[in-house]
Amino acid sequence: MTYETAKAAFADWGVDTEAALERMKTIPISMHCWQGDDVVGFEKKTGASGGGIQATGNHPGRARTPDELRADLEFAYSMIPGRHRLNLHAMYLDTNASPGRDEIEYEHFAPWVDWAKDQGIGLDFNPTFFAHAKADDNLTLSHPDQGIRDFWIEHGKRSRDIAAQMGAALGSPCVNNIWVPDGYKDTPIDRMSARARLEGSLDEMFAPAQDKAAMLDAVESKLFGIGVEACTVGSHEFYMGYAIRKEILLCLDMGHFHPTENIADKLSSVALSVDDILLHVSRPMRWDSDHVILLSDDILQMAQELVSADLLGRTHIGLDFFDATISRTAAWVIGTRNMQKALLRALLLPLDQLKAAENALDFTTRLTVTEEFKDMPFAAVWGEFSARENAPTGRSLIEELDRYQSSVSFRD
Ligand code: RNT
Ligand code: ZN
Repeated sequence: MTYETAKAAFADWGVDTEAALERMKTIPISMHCWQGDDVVGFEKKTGASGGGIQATGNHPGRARTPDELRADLEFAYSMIPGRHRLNLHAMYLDTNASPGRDEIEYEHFAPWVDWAKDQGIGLDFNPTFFAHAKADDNLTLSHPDQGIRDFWIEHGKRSRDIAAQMGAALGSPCVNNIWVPDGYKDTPIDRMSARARLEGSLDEMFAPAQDKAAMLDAVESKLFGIGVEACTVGSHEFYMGYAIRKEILLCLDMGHFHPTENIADKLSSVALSVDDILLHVSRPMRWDSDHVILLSDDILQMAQELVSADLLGRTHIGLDFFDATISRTAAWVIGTRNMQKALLRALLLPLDQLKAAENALDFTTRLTVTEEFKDMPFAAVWGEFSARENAPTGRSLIEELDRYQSSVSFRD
């Protein structure tokens, strides 16, 4: 079907495809650097990622250097319509120096900023509280040892400074997201002290004021992780309360709740109490497995809530998945495009009619319309968006992905 035919079909329902296409151009997705190298990073050390984060698989082509990672990202961005962001972790520094986590500085990340300027993209940032000897107990900011807490507080403070400088340099606020692996394998006896220590460490980390135009603080909760099955110190309730009190962003990772919970349902509730939300869009399979996101009901519902509740303006959409069994660049491209496809579908719904039906308790019409809409020609509108943004679709996309993968599969 041509775009013009699709446009007319949507117009028949009162839906303006041109408005949806314009909107799509303004929604950046923050692509996570860690899909490109299996969460390894560029610190001068080896070892597993730890903290319950583990990419599985050994597909050839893992980026081994910042230059390789940037080349992979440039390719991935060229396959994705629109202009996006890069979400960097502190362990991805680009320097010949070997600073400790408590010694990192902006200059260690300056090449990333220069590159981001060149690409015309924004950066987001994360301190790395895992894959480190001082995180081996799965306790960092809540560790009973003051020295270990201080080490991580320093890391967090420096990350905030670096994020602020990145945001200032790029003229776009850099979201600095805090996730710590802290928890207990078996049932703890003193949850309160652990949580009070985490709170105290966060208070210290957040004490220096930062310019919100340059950086935004976010905190990410989790239900459990491998090795911390019994208790996660930074639980949802912990961070929800903390984010509200501190007026910072709450990060909702779709893999960090019970599998039967609907994360899309949480957005409107959270949005009544916090200004901005950070999303880690992910696909948990039986647990927080971080599979590449599909155009699945979960993602469609998430996008629908963002549009229906008018939250796009204060939601920062980040991705969080990592799969090493398939082409890493293809994983980025597929996942990011799926998030965009979901947003486009949401923007093409006759929301006013649906809301009016719901308000009138006409749930029959609401159901008829949502189900009839599943047959609408979304693909033609997506194709038009991609064509206007010079991104391939269908068979030519597959050819490009294969071609690039072949060019990097020599990497060991
Ligand atoms: C871990 C969290 C966290 C990480 C990244 C690498 O469970 O989801 O967001 O995935 O910081
Ligand atoms: Zn996450």
